[in-house]
Amino acid sequence: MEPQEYLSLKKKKLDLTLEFYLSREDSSVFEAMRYAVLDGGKRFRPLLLLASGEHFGATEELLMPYACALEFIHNYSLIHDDLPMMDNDDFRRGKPCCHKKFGEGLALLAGDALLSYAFEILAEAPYPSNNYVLKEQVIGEIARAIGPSGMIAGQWLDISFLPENKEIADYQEMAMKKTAALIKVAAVSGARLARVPVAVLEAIEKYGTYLGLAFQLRDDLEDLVEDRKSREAFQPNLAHVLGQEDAVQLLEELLSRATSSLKNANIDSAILEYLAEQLKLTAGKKP
Ligand code: GRG
Repeated sequence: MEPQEYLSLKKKKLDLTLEFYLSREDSSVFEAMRYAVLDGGKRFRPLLLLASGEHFGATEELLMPYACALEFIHNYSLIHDDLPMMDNDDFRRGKPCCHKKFGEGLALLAGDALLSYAFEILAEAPYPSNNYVLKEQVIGEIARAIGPSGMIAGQWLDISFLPENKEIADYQEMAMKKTAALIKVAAVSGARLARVPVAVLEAIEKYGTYLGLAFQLRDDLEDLVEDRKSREAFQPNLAHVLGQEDAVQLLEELLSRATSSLKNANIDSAILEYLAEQLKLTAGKKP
């Protein structure tokens, strides 16, 4: 199956499963969760988990709850990031942000609820070949990626950021923690659930890391090229600091490292390569 066909089929299944999980109750909190998650979103992280896991032989049935949990976590981070005390945005995915629609209190709770619901789903997810230890490792790794040494630390670096004191390495650390950690853990969780050998896991870790860093840089470049942020909201990012030409070159370099990490370990996955390809600026909109 062609990568595009595979990804659009999986996206449909993901959207249906996310909707199923979010239809458990008809409460205000679930309504706000549904508003934030459904009808939008590229589903990059869960698609990556599915593509990585299925490439190495794990079944969709095993992987799907893990994939949905990651999408819920991602959406929690977006709801909270949009709040006035964080990035203070009014629109996301072409519609008013969750707090603009439901108020800050309910939006905050919908974010919290998506995070805890993700771990409920993970706790109830199937075991890979009845391997309890492996499941614990996967869940622990996800928690670490998004916790106080991962995404939360990255978000704090972001909101406490004083550009005048920052070196390029600081921007990279922020990108690694805020964005790449979750993308990396998506690729790694899929492979882990498929019980790949250590050398393969290391290669997927590298692929996921470069892909995640590229994802953030691509977003930074879009800010720069499209001049997306208003003057008041402007905050320099790595692409601004490097300049457009060098940033584009770094993006190419990161993506080429991502695909070389696969090739060097003899991982021949057209879909994982396609996901990297889609982050190139020349590929148009992000996958
Ligand atoms: C508030 C705890 C907390 C964390 C926030 C991820 C994040 C950390 C903030 C989101 C803001 C942002 C622009 C982050 C960079 C990563 C990024 C480009 C997120 C948007 O992800 P996409 O493009 O969005 O996958 P869709 O809408 O497709 O899901």
